[in-house]
Amino acid sequence: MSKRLSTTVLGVAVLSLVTFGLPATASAAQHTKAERTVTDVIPAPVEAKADPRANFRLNPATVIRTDRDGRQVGEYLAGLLRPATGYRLPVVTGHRGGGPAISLETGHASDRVGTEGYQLKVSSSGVSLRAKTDKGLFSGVQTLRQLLPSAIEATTVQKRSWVVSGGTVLDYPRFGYRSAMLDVARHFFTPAQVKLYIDQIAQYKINTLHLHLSDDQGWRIEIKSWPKLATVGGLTAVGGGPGGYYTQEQYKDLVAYAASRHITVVPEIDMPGHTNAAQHSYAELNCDGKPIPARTDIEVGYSSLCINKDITYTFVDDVLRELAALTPGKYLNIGGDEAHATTPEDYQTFAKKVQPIVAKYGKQITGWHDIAKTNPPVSAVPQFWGTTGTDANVAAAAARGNKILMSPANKAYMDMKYHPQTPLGLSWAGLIEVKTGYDWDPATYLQGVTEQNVIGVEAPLWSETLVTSEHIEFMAFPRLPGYAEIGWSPKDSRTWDAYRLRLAKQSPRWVQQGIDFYRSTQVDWQ
Ligand code: IFG
Repeated sequence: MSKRLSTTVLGVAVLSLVTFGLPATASAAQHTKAERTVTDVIPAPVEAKADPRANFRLNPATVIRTDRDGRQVGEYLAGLLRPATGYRLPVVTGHRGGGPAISLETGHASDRVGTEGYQLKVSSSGVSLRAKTDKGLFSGVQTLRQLLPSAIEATTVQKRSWVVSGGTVLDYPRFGYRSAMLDVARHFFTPAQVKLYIDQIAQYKINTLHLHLSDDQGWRIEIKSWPKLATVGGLTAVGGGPGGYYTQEQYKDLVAYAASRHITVVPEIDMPGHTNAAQHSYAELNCDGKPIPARTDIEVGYSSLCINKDITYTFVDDVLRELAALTPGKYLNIGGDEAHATTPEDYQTFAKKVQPIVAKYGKQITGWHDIAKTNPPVSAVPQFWGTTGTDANVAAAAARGNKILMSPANKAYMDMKYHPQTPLGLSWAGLIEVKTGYDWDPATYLQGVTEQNVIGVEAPLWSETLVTSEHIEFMAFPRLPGYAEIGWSPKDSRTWDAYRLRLAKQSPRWVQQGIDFYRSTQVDWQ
């Protein structure tokens, strides 16, 4: 070893001894018990083998080595690890080098991992993460994160050892569409609050965020051709609060932030019902052209666009055109639920006129499963939100080839109370304790809708009763990780008895992240 290099190595060893009082040798790591192992991860991986002899100790000399495609994920990983460790963790791209490393590579992974999966190997000499795409690397980073002590989630330097639990993982998702919905219409949540929620759901490999942008009580996205939708429709909220809206610049920034966490945003403009905010903003959208008052109560089903007026379709075309231009993802959600103020014939008329507009702007339709009765294009994705195991229209759509997004309200609606005394939430679909939210399967819930008819699962969070980020967190945690596991993990590896033990081990991470989760008595929290 050249003099300069040996001095450097010695320097690093001394540095780590002096600075962190830690033995810099790798061998010490092998005998340090890890707080977690690969079999504790949520969502449960397809294959995971722990090897306690192969623990890897992060140290001040550790580098993050990536190939070109892995650079962004490398920087993201560094951003996760630097605050609590205080280590430099430089991200080096391209040249191979010596020294302990976390390496992220695309292109050399088993075909089994597909576009979202990865292979992770933790040994005493370093960490190797391989995937076919950067999305797969991002998934692997979320697993790697859970192999470190929960203190890694702290935002200030923690003086301690950082042992990555040894072992190997080969992993990939069961469903490609794993989604959380946030209702920003009943109550408005700022871009910062949405970004916080994006970071919270990304750690469980959720890859889609459905934003419910319009409803009776508020319109939340700037539409330049109809400015009062935001400037008037955005002023209100349930309970009469201040409301708010995203300018198109802010919305683009949200979409980009989500994309940096490999999450696709699906925007929803709910139609033809749930439209009072729009019709309060523009009287010409009402059949009689007369203004209607803003609504800040939580009744549903009383509003409808005026189906037989031409201006309605000019409105829809303008809104969907501008929204499509803001949406890199392939779906626009056109709602369709609870159109009780629209006659069945008018509902069909509206569907026939509006669904082609989505296609005109190069997007595919998703919407509440009520759209199944309109015989939508086979590329449309009805989202099931019922509470019974049968729905003839949805089964017929599945038989026609439509993929179904599963979010049964009595299993997946995170705005349902945990128990009768839960201070937040509603209870019309039933109470959803943690086990109820976990112990079901999207491929067997509905008659006539089986594995190949299901595109994935979504956990909606309606905000009639939610105002702050703490409210979001209390209702989403601890249930959200369960929906993430339902969407990702093999069906036969999912049992409540095993899951509840893994879920308990997540709680120290949430404490470090400042997530005020509901301490269900069904789980022995750590
Ligand atoms: N149903 C309504 C939502 C919301 C919800 C609250 C759907 C598709 C009840 N529609 O769920 O707007 O009010 O749990």
